[in-house]
Amino acid sequence: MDSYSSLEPLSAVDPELAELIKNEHQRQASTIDLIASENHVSRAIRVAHSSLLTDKYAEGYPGRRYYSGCSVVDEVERVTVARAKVLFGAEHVNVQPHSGSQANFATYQALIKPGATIMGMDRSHGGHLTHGAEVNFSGRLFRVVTYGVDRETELIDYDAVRALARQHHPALIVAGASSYPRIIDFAAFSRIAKEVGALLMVDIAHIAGLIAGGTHPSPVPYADVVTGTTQKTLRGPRGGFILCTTALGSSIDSAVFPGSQGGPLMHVIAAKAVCFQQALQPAFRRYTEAIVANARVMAEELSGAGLRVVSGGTDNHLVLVDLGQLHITGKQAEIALERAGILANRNSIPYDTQPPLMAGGLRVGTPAITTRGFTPDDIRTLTGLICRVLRQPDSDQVRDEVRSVVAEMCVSHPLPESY
Ligand code: DSN
Repeated sequence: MDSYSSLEPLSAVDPELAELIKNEHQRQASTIDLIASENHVSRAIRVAHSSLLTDKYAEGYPGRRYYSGCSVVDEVERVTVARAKVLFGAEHVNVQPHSGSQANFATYQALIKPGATIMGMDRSHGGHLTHGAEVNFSGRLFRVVTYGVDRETELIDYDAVRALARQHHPALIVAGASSYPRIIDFAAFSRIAKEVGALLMVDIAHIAGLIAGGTHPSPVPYADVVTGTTQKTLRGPRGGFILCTTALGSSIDSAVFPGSQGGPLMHVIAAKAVCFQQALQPAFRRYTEAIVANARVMAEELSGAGLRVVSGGTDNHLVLVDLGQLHITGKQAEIALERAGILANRNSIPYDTQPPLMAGGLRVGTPAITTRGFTPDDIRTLTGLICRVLRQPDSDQVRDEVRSVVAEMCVSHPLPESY
């Protein structure tokens, strides 16, 4: 708890909140996080994130603000943008979106009009809420056509995507997913978009870190706009960003501010700068290689134990498990694993027969445990524990035995406090 000495002033002013933050630290330290969209940030990122940059209003962009006193935050934002440009090889970058959803909202606003047709991946096949779900602004503002994966291979069928695009002539095609375990062929999406005269947006929220580290191909040469988040595989603060061509730069910037946001969160932008700086180091490439290697081992071990892994494996940071043959739902699996100290989330699988709240699958990801230094051998042990719980979700004995191995693993793989 040493590094939490920064809580001292807080504990004097607000002991209740200080206690809650300590409790969360304890919770994270004593459980294994397999939620594919989560990670643990470095201490350097936490320092930037908790800095007094939070005090500053800076509506506008560097050199063009609506407030005085912005000389320092102008530099902060310029540095952040410059690092992201190098990291992703992008012509233009906006680092102000508060989240991935905000980045997507601004991109739609910049590129298309309400009522236009968008084509995104079906949510139950791996797409995100903001790719056209009925309950989301994207499904309410636009006419939505969804594509999915092939029933047999569980891979994106690019011929089917092309046929759908030729039939519906979308103004915008959205590529990217939050639970698709395979490489996405951005060149194929680009060819389809060009063929039907659509713009191409790629949402790399989940795989931004893998792209930065060179372990997943980049969409930047192919897409009109790329949106992403910093908190997942990039191991940064919670927030969004947008990459685009110089030609689209001013439309994207206007759609973020004043189109859909007010003042940028300068402390978060500073933390994004630290995140990009860390991702530019050679060690980050090795980190992303380890994320993917760990996920592969997990998929192999799960399959070897007789579980069905969607699409037969993984190329990225996540594995999707079909729980059908175990006769449990994703919700039951999630609850049983949490009782044993392992956190994963229920997830629909392609052609799921369970409603989304129950879900027929479980999504497990390796970014956070790789940050904690888990090796392939640790993954083998961990996968054995997961299988035990999934096969006997109601057993208190299994829960207690697994919980105690999890506790040992957590002690030998502490949260990253010192780098
Ligand atoms: N909710 C995130 C995820 O878990 O994939 C995406 O926004």
